[in-house]
Amino acid sequence: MTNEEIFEKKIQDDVRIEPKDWMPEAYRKTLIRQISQHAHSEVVGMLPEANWITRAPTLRRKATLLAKVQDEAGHGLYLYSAMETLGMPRAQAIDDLLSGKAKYSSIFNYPTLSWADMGTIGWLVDGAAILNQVPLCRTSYGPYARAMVRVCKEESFHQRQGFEIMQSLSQGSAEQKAMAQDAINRWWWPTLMMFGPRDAESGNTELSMKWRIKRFTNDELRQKFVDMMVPQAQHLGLSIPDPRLKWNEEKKGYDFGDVDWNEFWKVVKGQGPCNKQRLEARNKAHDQGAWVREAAAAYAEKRAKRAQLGASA
Ligand code: BYC
Repeated sequence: MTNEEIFEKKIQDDVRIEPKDWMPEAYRKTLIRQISQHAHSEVVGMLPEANWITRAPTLRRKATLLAKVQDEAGHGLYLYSAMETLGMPRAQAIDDLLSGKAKYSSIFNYPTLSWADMGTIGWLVDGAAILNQVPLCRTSYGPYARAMVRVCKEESFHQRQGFEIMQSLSQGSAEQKAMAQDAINRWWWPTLMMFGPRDAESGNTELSMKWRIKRFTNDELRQKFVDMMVPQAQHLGLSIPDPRLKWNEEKKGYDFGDVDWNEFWKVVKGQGPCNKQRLEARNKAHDQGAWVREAAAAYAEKRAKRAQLGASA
């Protein structure tokens, strides 16, 4: 069998592809593309929430939010490590993020204006992330799939913390309920955009489905998300800002309105409400953290030298 035939058979038999296995160059490239944008999303995703750590309403909320934001940093690290097994150095990927060349999820280019945004991000945004990422635990590339198992466990905790915030607000004063509704009104449509463009406009889906990197298309996941969230919003007594939302008995799912794809592409191309601010914040953190990276590298070098001396003594 040729390398290509062995690879295709593994994909068909659901045998994981591992770093040292032969793989088509396009498979390697599309994985680097997806994993790096995913890792950057986790890291940039810390910014909108970090904005509220100092303003969380209670100590318990503050501790939980802090833990959640730290988890996102961890997710970025697992993912950068998975990406490195494909031959893409982390430093290069980070340079591409900092220069604005690399993509990260559109959702993190929207501002977090109230405490209810923390609930909505946890509930809606992490809910979307889970739907997208649970199938990635079965993605064909081993290191990515294994990273996703841990990420998904943590994401489900994140979603519950968000839902709990929404529950408290929706059962609170009229002002709190209005704050929760306002947050849903602002986050609903950007969350639907997280699943990517419509299948007809998604250039990467066909090959990614063939190679079992993706297990569902963008539109399939978007539909699942709407079907999952409508009953949860009803439970909260909050409404979804879509006048065209309607149960369709035939397809056993909801029909829903059109996403504003012009807005989506504008945000993806760098012209969203907070793109500039996010990149500036990442660049500042990177520059201010240079001494930590230098110190860690110097310490690692010292330890390696000591170990070498010990071995030759
Ligand atoms: N934002 O051909 P398509 C999280 C790009 S982390 C920006 O459909 P694909 C969380 C796409 O990259 C959220 N760009 O692509 C973290 C492509 O451009 P390139 C991130 C987007 O890869 C912290 C082009 O548009 N999750 O939830 O087949 C706290 C055409 O798209 C977006 C992941 O990354 C977007 N929304 O499908 C809380 C999951 N959508 O690369 C929460 C893993 C599309 O050709 N990624 N683009 O230049 C995926 O599952 C897939 O990459 C996507 C896109 C479904 C996102």
